[in-house]
Amino acid sequence: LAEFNWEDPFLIDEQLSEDERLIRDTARQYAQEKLQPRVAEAYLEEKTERGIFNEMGELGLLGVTVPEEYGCAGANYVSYGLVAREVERVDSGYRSMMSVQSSLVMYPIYAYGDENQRKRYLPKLGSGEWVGCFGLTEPDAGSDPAGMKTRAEKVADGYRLTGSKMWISNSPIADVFVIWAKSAAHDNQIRGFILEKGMKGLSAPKIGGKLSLRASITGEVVMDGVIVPEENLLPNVSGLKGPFGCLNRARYGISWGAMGAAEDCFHRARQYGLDRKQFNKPLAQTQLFQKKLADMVTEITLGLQGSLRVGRLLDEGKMAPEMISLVKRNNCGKALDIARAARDMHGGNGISIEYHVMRHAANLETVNTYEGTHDVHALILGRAVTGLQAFF
Ligand code: TGC
Ligand code: FAD
Repeated sequence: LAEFNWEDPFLIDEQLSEDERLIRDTARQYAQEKLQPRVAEAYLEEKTERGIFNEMGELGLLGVTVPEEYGCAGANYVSYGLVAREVERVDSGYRSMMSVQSSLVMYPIYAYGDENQRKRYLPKLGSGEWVGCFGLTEPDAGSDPAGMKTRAEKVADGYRLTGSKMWISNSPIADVFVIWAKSAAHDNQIRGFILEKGMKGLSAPKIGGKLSLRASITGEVVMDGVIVPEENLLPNVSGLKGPFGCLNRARYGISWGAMGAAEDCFHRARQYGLDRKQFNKPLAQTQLFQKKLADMVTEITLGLQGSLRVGRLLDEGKMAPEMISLVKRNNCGKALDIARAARDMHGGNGISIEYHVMRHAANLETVNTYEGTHDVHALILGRAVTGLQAFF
């Protein structure tokens, strides 16, 4: 009989290739050595360190799936998921910075852009010299992005963009803005535009007062008649499938990332229970404590195995978006439950920044909401199961 490994019950490590393990280990070492020591201060002071993009870029952790000819790693989606897991083991906000850059900015430029756009933007985004953001959500269009009001009108040599985007990760420090707008010149279809910092009429004020994801800066994007040249239109996609194609990749990465945060909470709760004694015995020797740990190890193991399977299918070209809704929804919801339980298991100490679990729990509130809320993914799955859409 084999021995049970509580840190990797289904031996996921053995299911990875040598290359995948190498990328995972690079990300783990960076996250633990460079990100973990500064996360408490960043979180408490709501401070996003711009240099983290350069550090990640140097290690090849940005746009890992983008081909090598654009200066990136050209790795598979399993590797991308493993990076997300390691970064989010430290903080969901750091993973957010990485996944917006990779899946929501570099991916659309690679998949929907022309060769000039790829050459102009991808190497600098991959190295972290430029930071990108993705503007889909608006003040009055969140779960229902088809209701967006941002408009692009045709003008000589380009388009004039007017509207505003809300809750946009990275926007206040962004150099490159991938913006989705309804284009009058294209039958009012949703089209993607690449905006650059400094364009007249473009601003990105920070949203303050967040009680979640405080290490990742979030802002608005305000477009007051911004003139965008023709060559900045993403030529190769039209309609909502443009932004959704990006969201598929980001949501998949989040399914791994949320499990990374959950693993950190599980490991900390276990250690706390072994170290802390009440009623003359370790907390970990009580039935209730062990039941909570058993639930955690079960959900994490199933969640990781699910994400690995979806990653393999994505890499084989057999992905259906509903598979991603399934793992995004399940893993975010389960990670949030695990973080809340870990907070409880730490007693009073659990509310302190020093013990990290409440920071994860607060972050996971956002992770459960963005990229499609828990309930919106239930409706996507419900539609696929019944053939009936229940959104409206
Ligand atoms: P629906 O009628 O279902 O579809 C419209 C068109 O889009 C196509 N499509 C997809 N294509 C590729 N992948 C997918 N997952 C797709 N889902 C839909 C579909 O085939 C159709 O194409 P066509 O050619 O027939 O026109 O659209 P709907 O308006 O009914 O949508 C409903 C719903 C709820 C599924 C959708 O709107 C939704 O997913 N809402 C959630 C919005 C969301 O996820 N927003 C995320 C914003 S970005 C963000 O949060 C970044 S945070 C990142 C970070 O910081 O880490
Ligand atoms: P709403 O759509 O108003 O939903 C409110 C509630 O109603 C939810 O519980 C929802 O599940 C429920 N609901 C909605 N529709 C239905 C229905 N038909 N049936 C039943 N229940 C329903 N967006 C970007 O474009 N780019 C980004 O980089 C980005 N980063 C973000 C970073 C942070 C920190 C946060 C908090 C958000 C970010 N978002 C970003 C926005 C995010 O994607 C949206 O907040 C999310 O899609 C939900 O939209 P909403 O906030 O408008 O909520």
